[in-house]
Amino acid sequence: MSGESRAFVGSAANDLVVAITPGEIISFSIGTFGTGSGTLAFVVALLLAIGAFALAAALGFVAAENQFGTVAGGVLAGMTATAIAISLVASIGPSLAMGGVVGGYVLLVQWLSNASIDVDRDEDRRRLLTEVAGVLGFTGIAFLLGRRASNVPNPEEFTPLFEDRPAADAAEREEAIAAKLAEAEEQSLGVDGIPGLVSSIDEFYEVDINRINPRIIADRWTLSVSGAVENPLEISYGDLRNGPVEDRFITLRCVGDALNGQQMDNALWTGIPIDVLLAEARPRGEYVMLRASDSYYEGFSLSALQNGFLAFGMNGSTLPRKHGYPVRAHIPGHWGEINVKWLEEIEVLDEYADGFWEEKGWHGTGPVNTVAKLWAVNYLEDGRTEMGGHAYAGTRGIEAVEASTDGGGSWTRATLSPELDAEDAWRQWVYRFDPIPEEQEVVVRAIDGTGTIQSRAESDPFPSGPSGWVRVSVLRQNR
Ligand SMILES: Nc1nc2c(c(=O)[nH]1)N[C@H]1C(S)=C(S)[C@@H](COP(=O)(O)O)O[C@H]1N2
Ligand SMILES: [Mo]
Repeated sequence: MSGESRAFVGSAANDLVVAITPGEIISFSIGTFGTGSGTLAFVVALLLAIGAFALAAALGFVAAENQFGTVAGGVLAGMTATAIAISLVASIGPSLAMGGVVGGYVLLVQWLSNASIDVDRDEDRRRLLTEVAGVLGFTGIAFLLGRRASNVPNPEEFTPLFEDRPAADAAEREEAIAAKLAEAEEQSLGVDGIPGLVSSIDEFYEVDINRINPRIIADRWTLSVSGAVENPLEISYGDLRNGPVEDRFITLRCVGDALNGQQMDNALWTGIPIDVLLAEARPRGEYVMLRASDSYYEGFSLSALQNGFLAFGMNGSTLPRKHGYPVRAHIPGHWGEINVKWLEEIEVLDEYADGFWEEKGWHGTGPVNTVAKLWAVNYLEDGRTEMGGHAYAGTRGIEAVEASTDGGGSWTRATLSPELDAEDAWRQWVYRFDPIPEEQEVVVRAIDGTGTIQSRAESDPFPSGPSGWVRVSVLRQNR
């Protein structure tokens, strides 16, 4: 059950307009046009919202006018329009909804005041053009503003993570998290231009199929474990938080990340292991489909899910809306896409089924490729050059990072940050070297915990994630 919020709307008004709920319109347009055309889907959603508003207001207006006269008609039309406007705001955000409302209103007035337009008359044509331009201009601005305004954080994000626990227990848990974060901070190499070992909530990358993230009321949310299980479950947010809570460092990387891209981050997540739920549900199938409130779904093997984690906290805060509030999945060592956010169903399947991205040709459900990123080149006071970055190989771990300053002819081991107390986390590396000729190609590669060198063969992110060694051309510093 999604428990999606339609804040501000009384339930009667909500029921009235449920047939035109823009959340559904948005899912529909994404389903129809896909996410490659997210902007198109969004514009279509807005246009449908305008149409719904104008139609409903017009119906209210006409019905009321026939019964009660113009003033009462106007009031009723206004009330209908307001109820719809409020519902729009609750589900698609204030600015965008306003665009829909004003656009709809202009269309409505146009229709009421001038049911027939003579396009041969200059005056009529000019007025029509002005109005259409006005509607388009306003919806355009609302579109731009709405994109930002509608992904506002949930108020819950600012409440302490363990607010519902007894004070002593909450304090102990908060201290444990603070200690882990402080230790990671201390272990960070502190190289200029590379992020720390823990990404802040703001800088943690974000990949969504939807332009407007679900806004979920945790108290109305449940997670079901369904399908091929002996004992189907329905778990509440409270149940989940009362489970065997742990804090884990987990790194995520998107399969669509560029070889040396930035869609790779690490955080300290608070949640419960999934195996306790599975033990209770007693699965009979070998595959699963995780389903989310934004109509996202990803299918993979039950064995990968067994090691999974359900997070409701991030870096000591309540899980932010943009990272899946109230609950998201983490599947150790696998590409980011199966780390489903806004999770609401774990369906056990007898046979493998494609997820959202696999239906579009991606192969992003498996373990990550090994990578060493080269994120900074610095010129030191002592004349040496310093370079550094992060390396990640999922649950295989990083054993070493090697750097070459002669284009791959000879290799030297870089200095690594200490391993975090984690099964699925990145490490930082730094390498400093003496002055080089005018221009030099430097290359880096990681060696994973099984002793395997990062694959040299270059490939694009599509369909199975990027591979190859990061190469950067470095100029000698002029001093
Ligand atoms: N419900 C839902 N879960 C999702 C996605 C999504 O669009 N919807 N995107 C996935 C992808 S492709 C990645 S890489 C990760 C990114 O997680 P983040 O946005 O918290 O960094 O979330 C995954 N989980
Ligand atoms: Mo992704």
